[in-house]
Amino acid sequence: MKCRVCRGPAVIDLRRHNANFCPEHFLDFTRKQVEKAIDEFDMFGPDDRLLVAVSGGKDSLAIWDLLLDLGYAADGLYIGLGIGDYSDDSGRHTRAFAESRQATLIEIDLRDEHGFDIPTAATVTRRVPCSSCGLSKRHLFDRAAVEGGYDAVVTGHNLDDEAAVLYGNVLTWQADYLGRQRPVLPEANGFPRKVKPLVRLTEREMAAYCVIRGIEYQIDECPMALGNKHIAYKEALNLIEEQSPGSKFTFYHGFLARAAERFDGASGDDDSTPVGLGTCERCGRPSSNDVCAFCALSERVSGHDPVPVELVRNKR
Ligand code: Q46
Ligand code: ZN
Ligand code: ZN
Repeated sequence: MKCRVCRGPAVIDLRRHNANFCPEHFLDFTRKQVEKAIDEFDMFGPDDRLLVAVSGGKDSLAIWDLLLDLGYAADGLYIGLGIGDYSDDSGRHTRAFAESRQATLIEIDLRDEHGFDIPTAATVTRRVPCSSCGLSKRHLFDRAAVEGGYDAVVTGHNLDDEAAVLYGNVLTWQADYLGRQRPVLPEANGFPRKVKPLVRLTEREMAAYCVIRGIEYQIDECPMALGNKHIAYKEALNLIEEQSPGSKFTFYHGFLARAAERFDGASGDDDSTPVGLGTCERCGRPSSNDVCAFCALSERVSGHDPVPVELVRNKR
């Protein structure tokens, strides 16, 4: 197996590109794909200040690394979710990376700063953990970006993630979600711009990137993700990709090019709260109620004793 560029020994084969690469040229390929996505979707400019939502997993550490290498001013934000050993390890990987790159890392610990963690929130609300987790992350990332004067929040969603979400939304024809499934969500109504520069790269490519760059990351899945439908959608798409390399890319990017605009205006998510609906009386963030969903959650669950992660898993 030889590198397409230098004919040296290749370490990865990319069937959808009909190409093999050596480590050096694979890194070049990855950077070019990120630059292409930034450019194609007009994500941000060279002088923008970026806040990377870092989880300690391969994708968010890789995009942070790539943006720093490409010369962007990119700080990281890590939220301690209190999901047992999983969160402890994720935090360690994130701190080690930030230190190795001498990058600025902002940390928010849910329990220290807001009096609750995700296993406890899931138990008290009797809802799946990802519901309070997603709500908390969105709120805290938005708030930190706006208060810190950042131009955009960067997330590490890759092609597999976006194709799986699209697959799920198409299966159930969720017009409102389809209307929001873009690699760029513009700044609006007190919410920061959100961008996904990894939409041209797969999960496997990001894992290879981290290995080649020597980035240590959280390998385990979140223990609360069990039963998450997106994992099944990813597996289904992987079967199709195996038979027909490039299908995932065509599915997602074909949607963006040919179908996404048909769902414009169908969105009703909280990020598109209509102008003039007011602000949360606790935190001052945009909200259609007197108290925003995050402050309401935190009020409801913060007085409870911490629930260990194992108890939440056993109940599912
Ligand atoms: S961290 Fe949180 Fe994910 Fe774990 S509880 Fe669900 S949403 S699965 S990205
Ligand atoms: Zn090469
Ligand atoms: Zn609030």
